[in-house]
Amino acid sequence: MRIENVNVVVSHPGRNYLTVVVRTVDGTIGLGDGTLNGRELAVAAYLRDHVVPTLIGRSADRIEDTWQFLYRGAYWRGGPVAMAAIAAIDTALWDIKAKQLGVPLYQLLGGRSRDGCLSYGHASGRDASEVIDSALALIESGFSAVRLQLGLAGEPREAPAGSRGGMPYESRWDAATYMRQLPRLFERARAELGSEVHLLHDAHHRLRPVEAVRLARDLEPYRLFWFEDPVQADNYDGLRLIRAQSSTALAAGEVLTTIAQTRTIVQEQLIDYVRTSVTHAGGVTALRRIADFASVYQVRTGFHGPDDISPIGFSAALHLAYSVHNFGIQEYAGYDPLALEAFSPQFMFDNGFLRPGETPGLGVDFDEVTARDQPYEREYLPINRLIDGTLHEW
Ligand code: KDG
Ligand code: MG
Repeated sequence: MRIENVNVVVSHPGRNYLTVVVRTVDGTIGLGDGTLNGRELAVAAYLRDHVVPTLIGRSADRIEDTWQFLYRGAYWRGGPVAMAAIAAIDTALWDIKAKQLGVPLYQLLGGRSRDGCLSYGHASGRDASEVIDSALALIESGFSAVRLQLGLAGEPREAPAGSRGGMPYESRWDAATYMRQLPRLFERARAELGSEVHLLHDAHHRLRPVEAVRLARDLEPYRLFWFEDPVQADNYDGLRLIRAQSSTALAAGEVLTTIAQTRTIVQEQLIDYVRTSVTHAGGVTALRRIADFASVYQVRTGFHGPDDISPIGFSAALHLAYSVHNFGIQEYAGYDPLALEAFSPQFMFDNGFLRPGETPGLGVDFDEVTARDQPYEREYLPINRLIDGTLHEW
């Protein structure tokens, strides 16, 4: 079935999302997510100027060939902008194929491997009491796994995703304060939340290796499900150091965009969970390959699932999570009501577990007409500075 038309829509139902709408000549519509937080318009330009014109008239059936055409055929490989663009098209083509065959996407990926996908929610606050209250509310709503992030230590999660006047929100961060406060938070969390709940933490690439080793060891008594992104994503030696000296489970990879980039951390088993996403690592086609590759090394999936991945990308990840054997856990940050209205996702959350929709395709709809009334707004991730003003990883 030929591709007749591809629309690239950047809209703001609560926050910016880039949605690709692929139409085939028989009127089937496939949806894809290419949202790259803070750089949405770059992906839109890449798609509109260089990808869409080459897709009109191509067969929508040839998903693998189209993936190779966009990746290999461009000569310039990888990078977050190109991979988000490829992801959007690839996801839309899988949506089309599943719709045309009349099955939910996970059936094309081998059928389900489990009854539901364990998910974790985000608990945060300005001090330990607030974080624990936030975690208790999540547990009350059914979660059995929660990520704990402390605002005072510099975690600016509390800040709006957007910005003041279209400029990034700025916060200060100090490693010594963070490293003092975090083990205390987890000590309290274990005492007040009990030993059964799964606890996670994300260090957002902020630590130097020696700091990360110390923290990973200090956290050992609290048996974290994982300690995420302790050091810069490309600092393999840093991960080796942590791995050799601590038994705290590690997760990394949300900023990686290709299977090649996951090679060292997976093959050397420097991590326990791989965090790549459908939206940022080249779509369903590419993420399936990463999951299978990781399975060889007993690395499980922990696909990135923040609310800056749209319900389309999130649903695609869920179909994979439901089907791959080496699923670990799925991040579920929840969505703004406006986003739920714009995309009508059919995935279900029940007692801490997620399941994708059962309708043909991804189980997502997109209201293009309403999207026109929710135009792009300039918004960026916050930035962090050290106490002396030096720019640091957020
Ligand atoms: O756009 C970046 C966010 O998605 C990221 O900072 C969130 O680290 C994150 C996570 O683990 O969800
Ligand atoms: Mg993260």
